[in-house]
Amino acid sequence: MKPFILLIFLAALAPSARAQQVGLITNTEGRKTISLDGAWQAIVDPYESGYYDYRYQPIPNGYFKNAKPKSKSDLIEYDFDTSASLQVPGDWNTQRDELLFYEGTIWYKKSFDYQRKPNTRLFVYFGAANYRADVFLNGEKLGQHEGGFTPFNFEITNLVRDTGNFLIVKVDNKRQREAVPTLMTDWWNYGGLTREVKLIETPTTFVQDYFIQLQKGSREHIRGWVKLAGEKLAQRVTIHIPEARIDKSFTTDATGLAAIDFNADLTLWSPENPKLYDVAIEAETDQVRDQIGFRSIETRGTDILLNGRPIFLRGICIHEEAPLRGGRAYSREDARTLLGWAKELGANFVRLAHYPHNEFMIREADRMGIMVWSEIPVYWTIVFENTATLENARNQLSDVIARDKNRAAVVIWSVANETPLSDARLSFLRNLVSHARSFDSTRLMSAAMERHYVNETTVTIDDPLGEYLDVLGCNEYVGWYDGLPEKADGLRWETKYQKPLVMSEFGGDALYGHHGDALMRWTEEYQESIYQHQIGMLKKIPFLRGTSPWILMDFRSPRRPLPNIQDYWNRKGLISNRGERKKAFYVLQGWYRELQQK
Ligand code: GCB
Repeated sequence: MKPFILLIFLAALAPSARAQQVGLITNTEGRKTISLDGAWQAIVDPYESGYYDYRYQPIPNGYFKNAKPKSKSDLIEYDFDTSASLQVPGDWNTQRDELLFYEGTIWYKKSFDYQRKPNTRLFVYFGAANYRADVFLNGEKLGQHEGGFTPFNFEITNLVRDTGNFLIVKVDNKRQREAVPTLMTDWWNYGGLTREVKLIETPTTFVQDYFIQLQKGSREHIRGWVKLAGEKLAQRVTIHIPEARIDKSFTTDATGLAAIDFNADLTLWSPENPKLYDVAIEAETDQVRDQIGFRSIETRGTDILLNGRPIFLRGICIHEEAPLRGGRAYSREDARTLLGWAKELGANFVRLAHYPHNEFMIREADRMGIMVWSEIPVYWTIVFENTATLENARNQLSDVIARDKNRAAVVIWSVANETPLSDARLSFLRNLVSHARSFDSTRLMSAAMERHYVNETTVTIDDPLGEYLDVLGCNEYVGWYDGLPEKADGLRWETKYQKPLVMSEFGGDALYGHHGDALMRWTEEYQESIYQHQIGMLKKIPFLRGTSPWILMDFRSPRRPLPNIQDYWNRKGLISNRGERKKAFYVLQGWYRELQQK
């Protein structure tokens, strides 16, 4: 590229490049924020005519300009202010009947006033937008974000005005072959501004991020880092943990980074005692508060050790489907209900499938003492050969780790679900595993793999990915997609690896209130029988150290049309979408109680 062309190219990129300069601001709970939740004006734009002209070329004066007719003869074919609104946070699909199956673009607009203050920076933060978001403030592009389940922020310090700001977001949830996830999934493609949107105010130089956790393998040594963003990057930073009588100071270097390293006498976090400490990170120009738990998580042979002691993960899978009302879950109340049901089941562990859930889930799991398996939507048939797909998956993984790395509850990062074996897939997933380890060496790495039969009664786990994981995850559907429930009785499991196994899925569908005998599909009795036979089989697997059956609650899926049974819901929930417990719920609860007594 010739230098002057490069310059023009860079200039064109300037707004978003500038906006991207500051990475993700983590711990938005511990800072001053202003909520932009509530009603946003929305324009449904299936042909993206607010962005492209009739030759499919981007238009300079798209809907993001929020134009108004200046004279009575002016032609403007859209108007945010007279368009109906949508609630944020919230998926659009469950807010209007005609949007239930909608996949395409919707433009959102929110107006706000803001009293600018000296020596203060302002950012707009999105908890998530599914799937692709183009963000504009006062007609200027701030940037684009791809990936439906991770947070992002843009700086607006120099663009914001005292009055009449308009923030416009074009959200597009069209599925794409190369995307993450790809075209085929078994969950609803809920589109929109599905999580909170807020303004974050910071001083000119501020604490952007930090990692304060026990060093791998240690129960008293805290190791991590603090990172400042801004102009005065070299500062003295103090970590206060009053209850543990910790007051440690460090100096950030010219890039704003300080390594932290100290011993502490701590009460460790566990499901029985989910102890969280008040932690303050104080720089000269800023301070942030958090609540952090400390625990160690490791493996030894086929054991998983929490704080040095072997533990069995009594788990359940959860989709981010809102309890009782349906649609995407987004609130603290949703999190409390879902995790409360998991506790009632006797769980000490949840697998948050199949993408990063909202931050309330992780924060509440931290408070309630529930260990978390967190994953990214590298699901089924991702295009493993595509470098942009890998880049996208890496970004989603970095962002969820950035957001949740200080939460004791998170014990496992998982990089994939049921991906078909190939060389390209192995190198893609290995790349993700080492990427995650380079950010966070303290947690266990896993993936939900498939298994295969070596003969009629022996199932083996020998996926080459297993070599790179700490914990083997395995999905199986004996009794549902794979034979009848009784088949489980004669099965023997073996593995190539001396590592713990979490049976990351098993189960079957039942419509709540639908009864029959134990061989009648879709009945509560059939599902109950799957669980009975499965538990018998699971008890005999010597290297099994956890289970997360599929799934806590029924969830919407376009792949499940059977009338009067599914009606576009996957019915494998132990609890119906209306909150009713099915018979299998009590079978699993019985086993988990038994395990708890051991
Ligand atoms: C699976 C997938 C999960 C599906 C489930 C099912 O193996 O991992 O996403 O929803 O099976 O119900 O078929």
